[in-house]
Amino acid sequence: MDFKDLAKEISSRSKIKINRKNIERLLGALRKTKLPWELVDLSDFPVPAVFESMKVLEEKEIISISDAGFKLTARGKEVVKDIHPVEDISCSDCEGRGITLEKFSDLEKKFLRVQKNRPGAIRRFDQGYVTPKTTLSRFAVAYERGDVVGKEIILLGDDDLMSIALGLSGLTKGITVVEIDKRLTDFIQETADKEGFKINVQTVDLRHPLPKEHVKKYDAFITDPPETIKAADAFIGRGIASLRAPGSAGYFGFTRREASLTKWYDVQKLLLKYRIVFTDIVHNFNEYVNWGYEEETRAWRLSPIKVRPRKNWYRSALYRFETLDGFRGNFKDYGEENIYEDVESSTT
Ligand code: SPD
Repeated sequence: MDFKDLAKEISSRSKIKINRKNIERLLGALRKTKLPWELVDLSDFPVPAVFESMKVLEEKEIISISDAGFKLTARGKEVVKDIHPVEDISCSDCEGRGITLEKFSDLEKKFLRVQKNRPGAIRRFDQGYVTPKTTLSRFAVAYERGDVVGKEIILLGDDDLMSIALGLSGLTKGITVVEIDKRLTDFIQETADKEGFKINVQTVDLRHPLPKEHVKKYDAFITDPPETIKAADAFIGRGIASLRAPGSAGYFGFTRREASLTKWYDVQKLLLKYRIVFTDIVHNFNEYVNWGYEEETRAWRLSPIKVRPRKNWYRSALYRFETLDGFRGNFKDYGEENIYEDVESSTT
């Protein structure tokens, strides 16, 4: 079967550019799972295109779809017979992140205790936070790269509670959080007061330029933007504006669940124009806890089978970069514009 034609048809129906490699991966994933959210996780391309693919494959009698899930037909088995099933062979200790938490067992205990009372994710701000192990692993990577000890760090949006992990470590020079959700700024401030670390917390809408007092002040920033080009430009661009000098570092997450590689290319290209250089991209580093409002999302409406995810399925890559001489940030004002949704996004 010609996967190129199949990819063309799915691209035209979903308006998301996919290619024969995506189809090959999807068919390999179908040999491993019959459940929609696991299939998206293993296939590694945007939800709307994966679910459109299932409709096309059903029409071509390659799969059948029932409440129990997707099943390869006799024709389907013939089509996939030479395709390798997708295999997860990442390290079982670090879950493929390439970093150990051994040095931070006290911090881990404290963080696990403190985060238990965190505010739940809400749809209004497109929230969906990462697992505590992910937050701690991000901390460990930043520590290892020299971006924590004695450094001034800013968090642009912090439903992942990175500021609390940093504060509990006692290793930074200063921590600032700019975040739109008052439930979170209150929780972070109260935790800092209770646990005895200093923090500067401010309610800020990142659609607007960063308040002046944060411009060119920090050694590192961490953010996890919604997956549109505009939101990436706003959140990461404000982050770059906050950095003090060449050699400062930025961290962000970007997924394949809501962004095709064409969007990845566009985002990388626009960030390179700010004169930064990528130092790390770690595949599937960030694992998100299912956010609880799945049934209200476009992803749910598009899914051919209405079942809730049985395990976490949304993951993103961890990006790190450093600033070069002449770097600059983003001071564009997006007003009240909805910068959070596009044709590839689906979980808001
Ligand atoms: N809308 C719920 C899922 C939100 C996950 N956001 C991940 C952002 C990664 N850049």
